[in-house]
Parts: sequence; structure tokens; C-alpha cells
Amino acid sequence: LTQDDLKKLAAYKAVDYVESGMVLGLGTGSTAHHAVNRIGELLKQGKLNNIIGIPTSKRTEEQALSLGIPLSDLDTHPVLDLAIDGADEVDTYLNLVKGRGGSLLREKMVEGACRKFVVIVDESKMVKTLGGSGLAMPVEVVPFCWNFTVTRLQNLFREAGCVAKLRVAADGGGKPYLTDNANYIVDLYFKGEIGDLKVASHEIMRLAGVVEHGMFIDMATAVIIAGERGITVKNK
Ligand code: DER
Repeated sequence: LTQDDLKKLAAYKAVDYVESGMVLGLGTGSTAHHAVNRIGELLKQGKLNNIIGIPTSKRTEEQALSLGIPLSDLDTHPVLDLAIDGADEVDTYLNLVKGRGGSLLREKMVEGACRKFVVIVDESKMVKTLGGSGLAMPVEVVPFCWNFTVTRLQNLFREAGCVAKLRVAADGGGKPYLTDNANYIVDLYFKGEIGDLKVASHEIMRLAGVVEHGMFIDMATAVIIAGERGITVKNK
């Protein structure tokens, strides 16, 4: 089974939680992409109806529109029944790192408004502690004096050997990556562990130039993990 096969397995399992009439948070990324496709397929087959989708990014909005999934927003639906989304890392307490796809702000807003938040991952995403893999922990920041914010973020986690880097657009032109909200992303790379997540979250959020970060603490209600030996569901 390829990694994408595993992502698809986890995504399809999560869509089993979807009932007709639900207002759904639609995630962003390659795993969530399978879940959104599956929802569209079941709607077309008439196996699901009266679904309203709340997308977590412009690209998920486009995907959902192309599938004919009726869409709305948080202004109209401030409480959602269920969100399905991927993650970059999942620790043993079901805390997450998200945002390597750049959609962390809208994801956190939507998934924070849901009664249930089901995370879908292939087994490669499971970690003992967040940030230890040396991969990015994203922070959305305002463009104004971004370098000032980069420096303050890096200083916050000096002991953890943190390096903070402004994310550049994939087109190689060296321009800063722009989120759907016209903000920038600073990626934090930890050598050691992040340590107490709540303390780290509080310290990051105190910086005036910070909009939101990619640690989703105590937010997931279940994680569906697809591995070589099959599917595991971990409930909070
Ligand atoms: O950017 C995000 O938060 C995505 O959900 C990401 O964390 C998971 O993306 P993937 O399913 O493509 O690995």
C-alpha cells in the first residue's frame, strides 16, 4: 500500500461518521482531499443528502464546488457537527501539528467550532512528542515588520535550538508565501522538543505580530490512523 492508499483508507473511514443533514468542516491537504472527494461521491450517489460544507481553505472550497457540495461559512453556521482534516504530526494525547499546507488559521477557526473533530492520518504522522521530528511548526504572522516577529519567535525557543524561517512561495521567486488571509507564515524548526505545549502556545500568542500557530491542543476528538496492519481509531 502506498502512503496515498493509506491516506485514502483513513479518509474513507472518517466519512463513515458523516450523517445526512450535517454541517461539516472540510479539511485541507492531500488526506482531507480524499475525504472531500468521498463526500461528493456519496452525495452524487444519493447515499448522503442535506450536507453543508464549511471549507478550511480556498483550495478546498474550489474542490468542494467542483463536486457540487453545498457550501456555507462560519458566519451562517457558528457551530458545526463534524470536521474531518489531516495533520502533520499527532502525539500520544492527540495533540496536533497542522499548517504545513498553510491553512492553519481557517482550519483552527473551523475545527474549533465543531462538536466533533476527526483527524485522518497515515501512520507516518504519529509521533511521541510534537516538534521533535525537526519538521516545521507553522505560525501565521502579519506581514508588517515580519522580520521583527521572526526574531522574537526564534528567541522564545532559543533553548530548544529553534530556528525560525519565513516561508517563501513555491514558485521559487523568493517572494513570501501568502496565506488565504494575506498573511505570512513563519516556520519554527525545533532541535529539541517544544516542551509544555500550553506554555509554548501562550508565549507565541502573546507576540503582537502573531495571528495563530499550528499546534492544535486538545482539539481532536478522534484520530483515524491507517497503517500497513490496517486502521486504528483513537478516541480522546
Ligand atoms: O496544512 C494542514 O494542516 C494539512 O491538514 C496538513 O497538516 C496535512 O496535510 P497532508 O494530509 O497533505 O499530509
